[in-house]
Amino acid sequence: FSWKTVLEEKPDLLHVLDFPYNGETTREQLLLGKITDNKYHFVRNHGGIPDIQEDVFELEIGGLVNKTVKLSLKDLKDPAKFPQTEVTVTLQCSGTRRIEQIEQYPGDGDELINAPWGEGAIGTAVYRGVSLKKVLKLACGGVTPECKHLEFIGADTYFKKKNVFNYAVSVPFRKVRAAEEVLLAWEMNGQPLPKSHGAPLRVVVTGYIGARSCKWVYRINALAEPSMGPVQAQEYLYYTSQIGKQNAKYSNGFSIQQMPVSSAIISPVDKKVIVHDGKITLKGWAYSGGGNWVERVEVSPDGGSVWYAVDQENMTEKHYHAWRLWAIDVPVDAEGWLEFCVRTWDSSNNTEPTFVRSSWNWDLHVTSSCHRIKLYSVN
Ligand code: MTE
Ligand code: MO
Repeated sequence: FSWKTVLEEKPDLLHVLDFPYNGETTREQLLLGKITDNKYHFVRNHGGIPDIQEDVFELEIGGLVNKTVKLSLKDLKDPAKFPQTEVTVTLQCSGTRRIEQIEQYPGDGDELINAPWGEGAIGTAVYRGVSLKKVLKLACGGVTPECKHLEFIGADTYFKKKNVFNYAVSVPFRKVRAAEEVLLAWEMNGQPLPKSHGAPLRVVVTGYIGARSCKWVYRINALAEPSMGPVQAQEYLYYTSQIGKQNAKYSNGFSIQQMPVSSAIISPVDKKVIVHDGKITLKGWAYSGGGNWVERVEVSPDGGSVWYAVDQENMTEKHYHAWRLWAIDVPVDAEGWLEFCVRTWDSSNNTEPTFVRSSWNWDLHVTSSCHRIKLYSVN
């Protein structure tokens, strides 16, 4: 494997970590459109990028299935065997906006694996592939009644505490049973899946944190319990607010699966002087997981007392599994420093916690509180 691959595929990302390679989308790139160009889509890796030869590649599906199978890419891509679909999906790393937790409450988290992401560990693409639900049914004759979780194993390996592991995660089987759109995908925005995004085959789990969308997937296990792999059992856990470094135990955290509603102001940048004549334009993204779409985005110029709603015409279309980009002109009379914040509501009427402290958790995931920036207004 080689991390140079990513630098070639992604020369313009903000390089957060070199090895394992992690890069986030810049502000300018985030606002380019509803669909993120492949070369700008963020990349999150735990280890190296495996080089997989497509013609010998096989996906094995086993465990609590009625029939264990091995499928080549040719089998999977044969429309006579499996119907193909396309789904527009926002993938968001649960570490998005972690930098706010690090800055406001420094010193915690697993520094070795927790990249200091800003607002760009999120992106939206149209994935093409086959429904995992259909593959399980048509190829394996379904799962057995004991199957409660599906484990995905990636061909990449990574080190943790001096051991080498394959990337392995799981999702509850009911997610896949309920959602035809959980995909085994080989195409991203009409192009072959790039290496850094999991070529030749990845899982795309709609509405769940990015971590469950296993790249370079070569084995799926139907299990009675969640995966015991460290990524599933020890990472991506949400600890209650009473848990810190001294008393953190994996059993004190719960597995982060669906992404809550969250948003970010992408333009202007924090701590900027804005010369204007009565209004300041703000732009950003808003997303909610779990199949909830973004219903309403509100922006406040005074830290959260007065709120202005973004017009629906100034947002990209509603989507079950994708973000909405938004823009608003906020009326501003005052001169001097102002604190702007954004608050989003989803289709289940969920909204965001007010301050970072409410979402602070020891491993620094899911920074879903209202995003705040300070601007110096010159009217
Ligand atoms: N799959 C494998 N095999 N290895 C990984 O390191 N990282 C996960 C997920 N799938 C990862 C993986 C994480 S944490 C995220 S956020 C998403 O991939 C990011 O997907 P992307 O790199 O295509 O943007
Ligand atoms: Mo992630």
